[in-house]
Amino acid sequence: MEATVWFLTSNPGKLEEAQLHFGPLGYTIEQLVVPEGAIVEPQSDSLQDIAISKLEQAKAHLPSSDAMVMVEDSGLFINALDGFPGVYSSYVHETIGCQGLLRLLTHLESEDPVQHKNLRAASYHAVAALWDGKSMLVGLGECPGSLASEIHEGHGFGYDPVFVPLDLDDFGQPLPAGELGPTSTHGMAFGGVEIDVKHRFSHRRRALEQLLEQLP
Ligand code: ITT
Repeated sequence: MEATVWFLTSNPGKLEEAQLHFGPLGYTIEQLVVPEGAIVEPQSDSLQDIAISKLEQAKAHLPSSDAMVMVEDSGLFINALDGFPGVYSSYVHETIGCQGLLRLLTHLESEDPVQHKNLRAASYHAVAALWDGKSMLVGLGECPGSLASEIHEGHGFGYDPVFVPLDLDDFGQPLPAGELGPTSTHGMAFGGVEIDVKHRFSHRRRALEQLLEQLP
């Protein structure tokens, strides 16, 4: 029998990616829908604190007391902006969007000619927290990359049109900026590649993997 994981999220893109990961492992992902205003997101600069607080609140809305529930909080952290928008990623996306973010970075070249480092470096971070009916498990994931100079649309959601991941080596680990690897989007942002390609690099997949490793 398939186990159901109730996922508290309003984001259909996150649901689809979670299903892609959990499906082959015998889990079904269902969206946990709660009354408006039922979950209060705390003010915090830690994705983990936010995810754990939301998970604790979500438990009150489960269909049964032993059901599994998950929350996953993520954000885009831009090195040159000291990690901004980070925990404010949703707000920034809703207000200035991808185009506005690129405008904030127009002064940054893609490479510093002296230090040879990518001045547009950024990373996606994800924290997944799961209540398995008895205890809470937490998984962290990171996807390093950089901000594209233009919008690549067609796939994904959120900041995917402007986020280009670093290439991966033979073991699926990110390579230093500028190094070419066997797994690559060839400079394309996630918005320009299929969901299963994004999945190979994804912060979300890494967080879910770490979380599932802890399931008894
Ligand atoms: P929840 O209901 O699950 O909170 P959300 O979309 O508000 O959905 P987050 O707060 O975790 O989710 O995400 C912060 C922002 O970062 C939001 O604008 C997302 O679209 C964006 N984001 C998170 N993961 C992303 C990904 O894999 N690709 C593109 N954008 C992503």
